[in-house]
Amino acid sequence: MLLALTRDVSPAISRCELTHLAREPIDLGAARAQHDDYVRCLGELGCTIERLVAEPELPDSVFIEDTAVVLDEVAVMTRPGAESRRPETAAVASALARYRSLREIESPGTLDGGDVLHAGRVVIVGRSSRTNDAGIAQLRDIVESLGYTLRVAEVGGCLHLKSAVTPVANDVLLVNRDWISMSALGGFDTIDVAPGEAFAANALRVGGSLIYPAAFPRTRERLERRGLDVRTVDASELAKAEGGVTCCGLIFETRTIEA
Ligand code: CIR
Repeated sequence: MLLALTRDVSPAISRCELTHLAREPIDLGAARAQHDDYVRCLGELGCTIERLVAEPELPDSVFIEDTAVVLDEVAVMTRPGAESRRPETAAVASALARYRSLREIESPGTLDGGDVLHAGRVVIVGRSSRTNDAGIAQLRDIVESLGYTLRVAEVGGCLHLKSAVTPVANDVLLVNRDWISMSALGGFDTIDVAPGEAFAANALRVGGSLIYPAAFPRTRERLERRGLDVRTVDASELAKAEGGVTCCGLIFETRTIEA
């Protein structure tokens, strides 16, 4: 079963962390309505949805991707780079423990799930303002012991690795090459974001389809020209909190852990 673990939008969302964007008012009702549409789209694409409740005191908790890296073999609970986000991991760990054995990034390591992508047996991790060398070294130990190859990419100009690059098909990455060291992407076919659509590299692959923000029509056209099935959602309200479509879900095939 394909599971999508999501977390409802916190009433404190307007106190979110911001790094590259200026603070703008966020309409909680609109953010929740857009998030509901996103969750509906996940369901239409075949996911069983498990929704964690909104956390009144954790502004960024809707961005559940940052709390864990879920591989077939294990889930790695992160230690988010922003201190305000560290309490987010506990509830996600409880939810994930039913499906995976858990590993954990420990101090002084920091790692955000938004800085990690996996494509086949390759894991790419971004060195960013949120993910440090100690976090990368711990992730390396975990994934290499499972037979994955880990590559490190330098990320600059954006928040996370997955603001700059996401997988859109087997061995195909959507990329904004202004924000990432391309040497880490060797061996992959790439599709560049369209000029003027810097934030367009964040697409969420679900089965054979993509969930994609309506805000980037020219990049969408590029994806469709490659034969990809693209489902657009309005993600504009949470974009003001520097969230994209990958950030709001942890998508994985379930395996129940024996008690
Ligand atoms: C933060 O700065 O942590 C949140 N406001 C946005 C996190 C977005 N997450 C992601 O790109 N994976």
